[in-house]
Amino acid sequence: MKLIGRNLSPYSRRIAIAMTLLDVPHEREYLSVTADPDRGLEINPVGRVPVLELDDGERLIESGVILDYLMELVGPAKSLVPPHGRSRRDCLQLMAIATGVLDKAVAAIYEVRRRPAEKVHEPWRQHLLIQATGGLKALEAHKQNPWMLGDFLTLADISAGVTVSFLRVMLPELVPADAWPKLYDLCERCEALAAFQAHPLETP
Ligand SMILES: N[C@@H](CCC(=O)N[C@@H](CS)C(=O)NCC(=O)O)C(=O)O
Repeated sequence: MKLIGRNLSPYSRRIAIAMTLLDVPHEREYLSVTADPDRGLEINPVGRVPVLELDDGERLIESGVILDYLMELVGPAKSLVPPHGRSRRDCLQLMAIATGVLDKAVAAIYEVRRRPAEKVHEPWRQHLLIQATGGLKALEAHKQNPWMLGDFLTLADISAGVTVSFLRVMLPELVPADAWPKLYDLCERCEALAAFQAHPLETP
């Protein structure tokens, strides 16, 4: 199995971390689709990472779909998503909020980095930041005891952890430490885990 995408991509990083936690052996192709858009389009119809290439050549796209495949692969006893009920829904919702924050933050970053300065539309960028902040507020408000779903680490913690680490490097204006104390604490506890340290966030 091969995971394609580099660790600057938080969507890719959360998969690499989950695969390490679950002991799923895999190779890695540290692709930047910015540097090599043709390779991106070769492996994914919409040219994005992450992509998980299975041993028979089948390719899965979308980090949520890839994680769903991995949870099915390892089975319910090892899954990083609770099996049913409110805790499962909470886990999936928290994951959706974390990736929603990323979607908005990445769009705000692209607004500045991918456009000539005179074409950046500041009101739109501000709207994206407001949306990302809304998601951060929801994540910050969620209880942690010690993890978001209680005693055990789930994909909700991993997704929130990689999101905050990414923002601290790429969009620090959005995440001053004093504004998000619980998320900073969660992020630091996540980054202290061996599986996170095995896949450190790249700097651009
Ligand atoms: N919803 C997708 C988002 C993936 C995504 O946006 N990846 C970024 C890298 S962080 C990318 O490939 N961007 C290139 C582009 O959109 O052109 C997922 O969860 O996998």
